[in-house]
Amino acid sequence: MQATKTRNWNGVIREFQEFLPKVKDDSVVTLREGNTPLIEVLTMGELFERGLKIFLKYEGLNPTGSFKDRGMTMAVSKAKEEGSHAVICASTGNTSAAAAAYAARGGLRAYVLIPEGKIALGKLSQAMMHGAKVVQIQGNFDEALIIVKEVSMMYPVTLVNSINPYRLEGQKTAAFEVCNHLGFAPTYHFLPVGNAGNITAYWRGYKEFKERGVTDSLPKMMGFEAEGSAPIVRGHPIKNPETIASAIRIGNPSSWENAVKAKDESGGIIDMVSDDEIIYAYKLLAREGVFCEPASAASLAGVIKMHKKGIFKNGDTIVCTLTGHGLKDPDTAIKSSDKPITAEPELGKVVELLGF
Ligand code: AN7
Repeated sequence: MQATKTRNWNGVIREFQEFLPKVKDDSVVTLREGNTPLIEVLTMGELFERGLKIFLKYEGLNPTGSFKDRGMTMAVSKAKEEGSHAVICASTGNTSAAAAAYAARGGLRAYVLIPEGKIALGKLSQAMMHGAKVVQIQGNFDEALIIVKEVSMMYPVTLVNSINPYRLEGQKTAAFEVCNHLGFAPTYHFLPVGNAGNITAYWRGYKEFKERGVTDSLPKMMGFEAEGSAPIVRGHPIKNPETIASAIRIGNPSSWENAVKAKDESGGIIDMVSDDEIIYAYKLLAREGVFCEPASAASLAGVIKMHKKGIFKNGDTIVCTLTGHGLKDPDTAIKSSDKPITAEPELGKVVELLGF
């Protein structure tokens, strides 16, 4: 058999260049992020008995295991183009992993501030392995963000949190892919909300595709915060946010107003789900063969909550973004599952334990 040379996806900057700010080709820093699969939900029949079509946009399959790669390729490429030698961010984990990887790829230094003891192990290992300078703050994400903003104003280092406008430009490409894979815009788009950058970016992407005549409708944007970290739902910043979904343990989101705009303009909602509802959806997805991190499951938890309220109609197309890979947070996975059984290497014993 002869090897067939197939097309190698070029990453979001090159694939969607007509929709993105220009980047000089030799400044593009890419790990060929994007082109993640849209996976149809098959086995949740007893939950969704009507003719709903539910799709999972599995962003965990990006190079560093989260949707952050789409924005980070833009932000780091632009930083490089502008002659910057270093990037800095505050993070609940995934932004720091992506910043560290893309900075390494582009030959820039990365500095990351994370809340001590509150980021999932996989994410911490990524920032460390890619050679970022990691500072653990004895405080939360919101406090870390205030500090990195100050540092980026005082020193020659580019801020790559989502207040960097290039981040959301890159992230909107996920909405393009959803439309391209479906052939149309979905009826609803569900996603977890932390800093509210992603819901803002998706809405921008959907609107741009419609304005350019690529699609002829817009989805309702359905954002879900975690109950213990739900500043937008409650209408005020949360001083000490808490949730098992550490990625969205955020009390004062940067893109607050834009998220509210996305909700209002699209006729959607911003609501919240409890940690129990998040873990329920997290396990349900795993039983479908799709492993995401807890925060990501807030999107499906939102679908379940809305389905109970009876908002969906037969034939609706629902897309849930699964923002990060399950391997990011092995601790929560292991805590949420039955313990493995230990056995001596003996056929009889093993057969008995397996229950045959
Ligand atoms: C898996 O990494 O804010 O509402 O510092 O990692 O756009 O903030 C992560 C956020 C959802 C929320 N799912 O997205 C960070 C960070 C996962 C995440 C969100 C995050 P936004």
